[in-house]
Amino acid sequence: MLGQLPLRIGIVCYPTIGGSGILATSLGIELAQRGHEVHFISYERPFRLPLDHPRIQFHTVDIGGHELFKYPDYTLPLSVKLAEVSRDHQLDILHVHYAVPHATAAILALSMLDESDRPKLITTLHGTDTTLLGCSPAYGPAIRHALEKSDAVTAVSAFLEGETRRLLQITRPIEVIHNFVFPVPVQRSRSEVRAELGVNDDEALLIHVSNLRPIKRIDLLLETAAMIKERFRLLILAGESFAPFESEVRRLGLQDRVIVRERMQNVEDYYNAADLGLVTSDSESFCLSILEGMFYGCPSVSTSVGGIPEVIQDESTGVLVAAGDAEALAEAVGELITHRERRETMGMAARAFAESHFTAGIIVPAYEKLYYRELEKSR
Ligand code: GMT
Repeated sequence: MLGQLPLRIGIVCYPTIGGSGILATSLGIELAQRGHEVHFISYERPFRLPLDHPRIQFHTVDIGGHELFKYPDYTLPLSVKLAEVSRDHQLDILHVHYAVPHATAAILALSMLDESDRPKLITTLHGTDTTLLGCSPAYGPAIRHALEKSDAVTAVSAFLEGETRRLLQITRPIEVIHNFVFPVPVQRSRSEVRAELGVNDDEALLIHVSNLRPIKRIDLLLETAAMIKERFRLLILAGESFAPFESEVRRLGLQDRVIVRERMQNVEDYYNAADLGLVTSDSESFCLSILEGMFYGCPSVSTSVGGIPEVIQDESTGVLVAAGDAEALAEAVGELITHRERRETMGMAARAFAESHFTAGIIVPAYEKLYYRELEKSR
C-alpha cells in the first residue's frame, strides 16, 4: 500500500483567468498544504499561484517561436518541458487540466521517457474542450485519442461526463469530481467595497464574473438588466476587455447601472459585498463563479444549463431559469431584490450547501484517492 505517502505531482493548466486554471491552481495549493510536492508547468505563472510556498515550484514553458513556423506552436515545447520535469523531479503523477493541447503534449512527453521515469497521466476535462472542441473535426479525434491514452480521466460534472461520452463516443471510465472552492478571507468590509463602487444602501448589488466569451451571453445579461424595474447596480468583473459591449450598455441606457472592473483581484471582496449573482450562459460544465458566490453568501439567478443544476441543486440555494429567457431572469432577480429577507435566507442556505458539498476537504481527497489508485495499479 502506498497509503498516504507524499507524492510528486505535476500540474498543467492555462494560467490566464478562467475556471480551469483557478481550479487547477487551488488543487495544487491544497495538495502542497497536504504535504505533496507540486510542480506547475505552463507558459506563464497561474495568476492565483503563491510565490513562496515551500512545496510548490513553477516551470515556464518557453514558446520562443521559430521563424520556420507561420503559426506559433505550444504543444511541442510543452511536451519537451513535461518530459524534462517528469524525469528531473521523478514525478509520480502528471495531472493535466484541459485536453487540448495539455493531454496531447503529455502523451508525447510520456513516450519520450523511459518506463521507469513515466508518471501516471490524469486528464481533467473542464468543459469547452469537450463541448466546443470535441465536435470539431480538427480537434475531436486528437481529444478522443488523448482521453483513451490517459491513465484516468475526470470531468467536473455529470453533465460533462455525459457530453464527453456522447460527443466523443468515449466508453472508458470517466470519474466525476466536482469543482471546489477554498474561500479566502475578505480584505475589505462589505460597506468599504460598496462605497468604492458608489452603491447606495437602498440599491441591490448584482454581480457577474466571467471572461465575457460568447457562451456567457453578455448580450442577454445586458438585456436582462435593462428589464429589471427595481433599484440595482450590476457589477461586471471581466476577465477580458469590456470595450466591445460599451455601445450596447449605452444603447440600453444602462450607463448608471453597470459598473465594470477589468481585473480579477480580490474577487472575494466583491462576492461578499454583492447581494445576488447573475449568470446568463448558454452552457457551463459547472460554473465556478456561482460556487464562489455561494461561499460568500451570495446566491445566484442563473440559466439552467449544463452542470449548473449540479451546483444549484436545491431551489432554496438559488434560482434556475430557462436558457435565453431575459424576461424570466429579470423577473426572478426583481423578486429577490424586493424580498430582501428571502434573498438573505437563500444566501445563507447557499453557503451552507457549498460548505457541505464543495469544500477542499471533500474534493481534494477524491483526487488523492485517484492518484494512489492509479499508482497502485503498476506496483
Ligand atoms: O467558462 C469559461 O469560459 C472558462 C472555462 C475554462 O476552461 O477555464 O471554464 C470551464 O471550467 C470551469 C472549471 O471547471 C467550469 O466551472 C466552467 O463551467 C467551464 N466553462 C464552460 O463549460 C463554458
